[in-house]
Amino acid sequence: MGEGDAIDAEALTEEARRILIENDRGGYTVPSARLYPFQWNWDSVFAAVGWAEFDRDRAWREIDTLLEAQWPSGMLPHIVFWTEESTYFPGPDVWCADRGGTSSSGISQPPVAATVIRRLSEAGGEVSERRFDAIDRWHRWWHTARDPEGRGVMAVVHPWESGRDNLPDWDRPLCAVDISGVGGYSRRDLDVVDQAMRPHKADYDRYLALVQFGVANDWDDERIALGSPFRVADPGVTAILLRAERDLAWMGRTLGRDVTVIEERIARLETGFEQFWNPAAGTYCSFDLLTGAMAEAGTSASFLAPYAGVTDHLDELVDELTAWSERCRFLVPSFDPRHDAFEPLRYWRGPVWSMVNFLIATGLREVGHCHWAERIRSDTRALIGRSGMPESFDPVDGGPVGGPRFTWTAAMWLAWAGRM
Ligand code: 9WN
Repeated sequence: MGEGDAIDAEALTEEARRILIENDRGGYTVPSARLYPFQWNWDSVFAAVGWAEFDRDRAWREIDTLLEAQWPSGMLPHIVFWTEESTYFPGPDVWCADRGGTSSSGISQPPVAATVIRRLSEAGGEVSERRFDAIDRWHRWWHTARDPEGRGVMAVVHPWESGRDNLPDWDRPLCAVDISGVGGYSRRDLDVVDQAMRPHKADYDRYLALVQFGVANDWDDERIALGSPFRVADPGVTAILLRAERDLAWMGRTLGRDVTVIEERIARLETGFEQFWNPAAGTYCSFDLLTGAMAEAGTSASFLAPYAGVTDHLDELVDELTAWSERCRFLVPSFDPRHDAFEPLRYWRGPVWSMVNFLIATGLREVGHCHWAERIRSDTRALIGRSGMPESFDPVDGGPVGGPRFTWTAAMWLAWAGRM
C-alpha cells in the first residue's frame, strides 16, 4: 500500500466540498479567500471540474459566469473583478480594463475551458451553441492576438498570462522590461503568504511595468503584439490550446457545425509545437520571441505534450520524468529540479501543482504511459493526504506551499486524486 492509502479519504472529500462551498461567491469560486478574492480564469474552470462531482448545475454556472466577462475581441480575462476587495493587489484601478461585462485584468490565462466543457457535456450535459461560439471566439483571439505571424506557437505578453507566473523561464526576458516608471506600491500577497514562497520585488516591479504598458496602449492587441517588451512563446499555453482546439472541434461536430477552420488551427499548432523542442535540454522549452533565445531547462509544461496529442519525443520525455523523479519524492515539480534556479518552495520555481499534475497524467494515460499517470495521481493523493489542500506543495518534503484552503486543490481531490 502506498502512503496515499493510509489517509482518511472520506474526511478529505468532506473537506474538499467544504472548501468549494466556502469559496463560492455565488456563480464563481474564488481561488483562496484572502489571497485571491476574485474570479480567476483557469481556477474557475478547474473549480467546475470539482463542482461537477456533487453539483452539476453549479459547475455549469462557474463556466457561464466566466464567459459573461468575455471582451468584444473574444479575449477571456485572467481575473474578473465582480466585486470590490481590498486584500488583492493589483486591483481594477491598476488594470484599467473593463471591456467585458465588468472590470477585469487586460490579459488572459491558459485556455482549459473547452476541454472541461467537453468533459461536463460527455458526462451528461448537452453541448450548447452559445458556449461553443464563445470559446471559438476566445480561441480565435489567441491565434490573432498572440500569434499574429501564424507560427503555431502562443506568446504570453505577461508572465501572469502563462498561469505559471514566476518560472525561471521569464527571468531573462523580463530583464528587457523598463521599470523606471513603476513608482511605489504596496503588495498584499505578503500579508497572507511567506516571502520565501512568493516572487521577489524585482519580479513584481516588472509585472507592474507590463500592466502599465498595457494600460498605456489601451489594451490594444495589435499595439501589444508589436511593441510589448515581453513576448515569450509558451509550451504550456500552446499545449493547452491545442488540446482545447481538439475538444472544441468535437463540440462543433456534435452540433453539426463546419469545423474546417478549427482543423486548420489544430494543424498549425501541431506543426508549430516542434519549435519548443530544445535538443540541448532534451525537452520542450519556452523561447523569447524578441531575441530567439531558448530557455535552458524544462518545466512541468514540457510534459503536457502528450496531453496536446503530440507524441514525437515521448521516449525522451519519459527519460526526463524518470530523472526528475530521482531528485524529488513527489512529482511533478514545476521546474527542473537539477537546475540552479530550482527552489522547492517558491511559487512556480519548484512546487507541485495538483491541477497541472491532472493534465499531465491525463495525457500520459492517453498515450499508454499508465504507470507514470498513476504515479503522478498517487503522488498528488499522498501530498493532499499529508498537507491538506493548499495552493501547491513542496516536491521534496511534501509540505504545503502558498495560500490555504485552495479551490483547485480541493477540486482535484474530488474529481481525480481522491478517487480510487
Ligand atoms: C496572478 C489564482 C492565481 C493563479 C495563477 C497563480 C497566481 C496570481 C498572483 O494565482 O497568480 O494571476 O497574484 O500571484 O500563479 O496561476 O491562477 O490562483
